[in-house]
Amino acid sequence: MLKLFSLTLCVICVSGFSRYRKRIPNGNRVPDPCGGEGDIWSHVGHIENSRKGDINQFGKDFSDADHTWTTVLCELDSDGDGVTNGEELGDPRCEWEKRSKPAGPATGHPGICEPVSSDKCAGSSFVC
Ligand SMILES: [Ca+2]
Repeated sequence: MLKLFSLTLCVICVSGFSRYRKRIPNGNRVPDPCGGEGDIWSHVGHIENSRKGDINQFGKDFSDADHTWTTVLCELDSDGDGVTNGEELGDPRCEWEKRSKPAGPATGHPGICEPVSSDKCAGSSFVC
């Protein structure tokens, strides 16, 4: 019975995060700023690449936007690296709508200052 409960809970969690990823452009294809080419950051709103980590600034801004991709959220630079959330997620003109194809690929992580070891990210507490 406990296994069934755990499995059900796990499915609910996974579907919840999957739902959030579909609410931002390229939500399933955000590059891992610590990984190699092709590595994906699965939980974009979290400070770790798992749902166990705290919420990062992009996650807070996404929550403030009622978990919706808005022009305000798109034009924000949540991680302070000088690149807007829209530019990092492949929607530089902030035109993306749910279920549509983004203008381009995700080129960065909107919640983690990149490049991680650069001078402009020296104030960030994030470490790979
Ligand atoms: Ca940024």
